[in-house]
Amino acid sequence: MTLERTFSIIKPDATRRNLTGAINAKFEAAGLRIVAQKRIHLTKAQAGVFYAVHAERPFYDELCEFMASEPIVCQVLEGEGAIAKNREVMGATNPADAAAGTIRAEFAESVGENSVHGSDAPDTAAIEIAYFFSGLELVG
Ligand code: RTP
Ligand code: MG
Repeated sequence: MTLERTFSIIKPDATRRNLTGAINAKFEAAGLRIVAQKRIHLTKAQAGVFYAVHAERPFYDELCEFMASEPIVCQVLEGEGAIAKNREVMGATNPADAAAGTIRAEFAESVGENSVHGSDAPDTAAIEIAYFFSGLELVG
């Protein structure tokens, strides 16, 4: 059994609607442990660094504006196969395609304002965790 860690963000559309607790309940019910969590308000420039991989996409500017529009809750989730499990609990990027019971099916407002982010691979999880948290903040 190998414990894995992934990086998660509860996005502005969800914090604005007071959905942090409801979303965390879904993570915990799936066996994901919240080993670090903080509420922050990104600048647009910081959001741009985080989503730099999408810099050439047509939605990049709108995405960065959105991520800096209101506070977010950033988290580290730990569990067996945490990266894949988290993406399963999140559901598809577009809520119209997300499976019933997933976070995006229940809460997302649109393909852009889709309530949560989750790392997509071990290398990006490590980079994203290190961007937002120091080692001392990870309490497994
Ligand atoms: P995320 O990175 O936030 O966990 O989401 P994801 O892997 O499911 O989706 P990704 O392709 O990495 O896209 C990152 C975020 O960009 C916004 N987006 N908007 N307007 C659009 O067509 C569009 N497409 C993507 C979403 O907020 C998506 O989560
Ligand atoms: Mg992604």
